[in-house]
Amino acid sequence: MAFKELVFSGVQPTGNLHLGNYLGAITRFVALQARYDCIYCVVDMHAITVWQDPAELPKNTREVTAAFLACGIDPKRNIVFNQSQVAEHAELAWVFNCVARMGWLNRMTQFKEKAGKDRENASVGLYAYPTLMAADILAYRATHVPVGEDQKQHLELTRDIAQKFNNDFAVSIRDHGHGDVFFPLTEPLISGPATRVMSLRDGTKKMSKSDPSDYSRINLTDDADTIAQKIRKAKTDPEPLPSEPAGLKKRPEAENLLGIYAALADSTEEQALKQFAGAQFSTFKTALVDLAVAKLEPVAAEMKRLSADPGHVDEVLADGGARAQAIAAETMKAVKDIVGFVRR
Ligand code: AQP
Repeated sequence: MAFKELVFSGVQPTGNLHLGNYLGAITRFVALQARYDCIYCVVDMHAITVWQDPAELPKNTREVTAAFLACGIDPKRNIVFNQSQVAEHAELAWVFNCVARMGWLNRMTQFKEKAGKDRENASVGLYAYPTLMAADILAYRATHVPVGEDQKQHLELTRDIAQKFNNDFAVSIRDHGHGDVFFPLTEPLISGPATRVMSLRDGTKKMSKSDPSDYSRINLTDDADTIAQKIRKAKTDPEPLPSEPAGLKKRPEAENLLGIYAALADSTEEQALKQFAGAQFSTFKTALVDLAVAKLEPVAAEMKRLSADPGHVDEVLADGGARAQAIAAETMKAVKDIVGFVRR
């Protein structure tokens, strides 16, 4: 069965939105608008899988929304909303909890990393995170999901859930007139030079919101001076920059900064290396500061302007929530029929 092409993706409102989220996710969301209908979600239900201060969560939800808008996502042409406004995500996630197997979830590396050694004390929600993510995507029967490299495994699990649901309920899907398959096997969209932006302090660690060092990341709300200071202090090695990508092997910090430059300049690693072959890091970092400030300063300014008008941001979320729910409710009605739930 051919599914209507649709993009879905989400960002957690867990504070400290950073350059990794910007390059790995949000700038891609913006670019995809030209080709697809898109649904972009602030996934606040995912956020509470680890403790969130109730006084901070609404602020962070509005901040991610402001970042979407400031980067150029059009909430009229597309749908922008926060997850908890559409109860169907949780409803479908329950069905998927009964489709997914324990063995599948036990393999998820994000849970292992986030739960760490204190696994007994992790929330059940953190363990079940991937089934909610599958529900986010499949409530809209989305065909494409732009994500960073770190989410690839969860996307594969979403495909496994869709496939098992389609197989387990094949007869019922046909009997209820939904063709041969009900859910698409969603494609991840992971490409470009910054699908995994690394920490500025350690080129082997992902740039992350929860890193205790603010110098490990560039936040989207950082001002020009802070961006400059963080880039100047970023870890490097003593060698000059090479002329070929092969010369970046075993130089994770150099590779990371080059990748960031290429992504911000909308070019490739090869092109960036041509420009800086043989240069010292001091020269390269000056160029990187100028580029990062030129790209990020307008985003921060627009986010600040939008933050001063939370009423407008809330309207965007409410309007998006209503439009998202109209689609998700249709999916959920069909899922209830397929599973065999008696409904009104
Ligand atoms: N470092 C990164 N490089 C490229 N893409 C990244 N993403 C996150 N970090 C990087 C992508 O951003 C989108 C939204 O991420 P998220 O907020 O839903 O979750 P996350 O991956 O847990 O974010 P963090 O910053 O890494 O948070 P913590 O510190 O809690 O682990 C996703 O598409 C993600 O791939």
